This record gives sequence, structure tokens and C-alpha cells, in this order.
Amino acid sequence: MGSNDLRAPLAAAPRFFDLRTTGSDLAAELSASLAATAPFISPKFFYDPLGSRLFEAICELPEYSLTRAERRIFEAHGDEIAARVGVDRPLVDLGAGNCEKAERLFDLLAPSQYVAVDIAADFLQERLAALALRHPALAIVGVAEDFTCSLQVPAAVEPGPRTVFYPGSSIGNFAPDAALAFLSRMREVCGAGGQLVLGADLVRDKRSLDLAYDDALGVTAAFNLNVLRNVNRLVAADFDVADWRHVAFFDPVTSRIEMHVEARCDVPVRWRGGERRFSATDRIHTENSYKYTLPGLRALLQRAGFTEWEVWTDEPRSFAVAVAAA
Ligand code: AVI
Repeated sequence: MGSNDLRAPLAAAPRFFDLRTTGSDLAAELSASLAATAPFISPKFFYDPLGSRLFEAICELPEYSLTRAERRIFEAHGDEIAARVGVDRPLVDLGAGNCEKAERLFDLLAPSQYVAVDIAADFLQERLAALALRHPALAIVGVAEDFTCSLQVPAAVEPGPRTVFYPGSSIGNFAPDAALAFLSRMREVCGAGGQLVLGADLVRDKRSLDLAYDDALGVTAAFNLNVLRNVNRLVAADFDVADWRHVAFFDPVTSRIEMHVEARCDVPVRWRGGERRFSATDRIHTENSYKYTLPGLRALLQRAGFTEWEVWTDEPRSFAVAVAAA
């Protein structure tokens, strides 16, 4: 046996497309949202390199059970899910993050191509390089884009039918109307005969939901407050994180978690293109995370034009995975 035979096959470098809007568009968007009557910061600004890592840590927290609940559903029902989804199709992973969730499906779905889409370009590129070493025979495409605003698929992505994978209950970060519009767009990306694999967190008792977003170690607080550092970088703002506190709670009326940063004292803030004085207890809204009921989830899929679906849940019915035909 020659020495070359012992080497792992060379992995093809993932192809990478950066479709993000320009820095100046993002700066204009941030400036307008900070100056709004009810100020807010879009949750997409959480995911700078530190924010992406803090989100990985959140997924390990005992209080944030949804990642584990979703994993248990795939472990228990993987074969049924794969039978419905079909194999040998492009797998489009929206909000791929560290790509771990999709990677766990590779054996089951045997994708013809893996397409990882995320707004965090550097983090994604780093993770795809490592993934390519573990899966040298898989064609990998990375796309950096804010797909929540406009989901574009580069021509390098194989045509449909495709499997679109949107796990982790990220659909909950959209208001109901926007969730509907986004699901309709995902259906187009699936193409006729394609399937959507969607994870959705379900409504449960307020106490456990409150704790899931306000954990004892303060990891979610760090994730939330870190957005201010990212804003400082993006628009040369002068937020001092020490002046702000993390606020998160479940509102049963709107069926959503709200996250805010709240001023601890009167604090003037300047940024490129604006300034504002916040009084103590003023809040900046940073995220909503809607929680679904099973009938609500089915109604949403139907309104988005999906024709058939099957839904699996975990034992305490805290999380649902739906496979829906486009
Ligand atoms: C990414 N998204 C589904 C998370 C959620 O649960 O809404 C983001 C998050 N925010 C705080 N903790 C986790």
C-alpha cells in the first residue's frame, strides 16, 4: 500500500457567496430603528462572532430545552422524517449557524448538495471549512445573506425539488404576518415536490419559558447585551453595556417571548447619524420569539400554501418538527 492511500481524500473547498447588503444599508437601518418612537434593534444584529458563540452556549443551557427537544424528535423519528422528505436532494439549511443540526441529518437524507445560509459570514465560513474535511465527497455551498429580508438562492444551488431545513424555532422570531410571507418564500425555494422541514417551539407554562430566556448563569443576558457592542461597531455608537440590563419575559396574550435591553439610569447615546437620551427604565426591544400551538402551526403551513404535512412532537409536547410538502 503506498503512503498516499493512507491519506484522507482531499475535500473540495466549499463555494461561498456573500449576498449581504452593504454596511451602509445596515447602518441606515440601525440608525432608523434606534431613533424610532419605540426603539428596537433587529435580532439579526445578535450574531457577530461573539454573539454566534453565545448562542451556541445558550443551546447547552438546562433552561433552554428546545434544542435538545428538537434533537430528541429527530433521534426518535429520523427514519419516518427521511421517508417523507426523500433522499438525494439539495439540502438548504437556513440559519445554518454551526451546521451541526444539518450534519446530523446527512446519513438519513444523503443530500446531493449541502447549502448553508447564514448572516454570520465569518462564522459560517469557518464551520464550513471544518465540515468539508469531515465530508469530502459532499458538494458544499455557503451563502452569507440576510435571508429574513430577502431569500436569494445563487445559481450554483441545484434546482428543485429541494429540502429546505429551518430548525430551532427561528420561525418564532418573525411576527405572524412576516412568518407567513417567509414560509411562502421557502415553499418557492423548495420547488414542486420539495419539502420543508420546520422546527417550532410550542406554548408551555410561563415559568419555564421565562427561565429559558433569563437563565441563572446570565448567558442569555450576555447574548442580549452583546448586541449593543455590535451596534457600537456598526454605527460607531457609544453604548456602555454596564448602563443596560437584560429583560425577557413570556407574554401569554401575544404568545411570545419579548427581549429588551433596559436603561439602568439616564443615559445619552450617540451614533453615526443620530443621538438620543434614554431615561432610566426606557427599553430597546431586541427580539420576539413566538411560541406556537399545534393547530396554530398547521394553520400557518396551510395559509402559506403547503399541501400536506406531518408533525412530530417530543413527550411533554414542548416542541414540534413538521415536514410539509411544497
Ligand atoms: C434563534 N432563535 C430561535 C432563538 C430563540 O429562541 O428565539 C434566539 C434566542 N434568543 C434568546 N435565546 C435564544
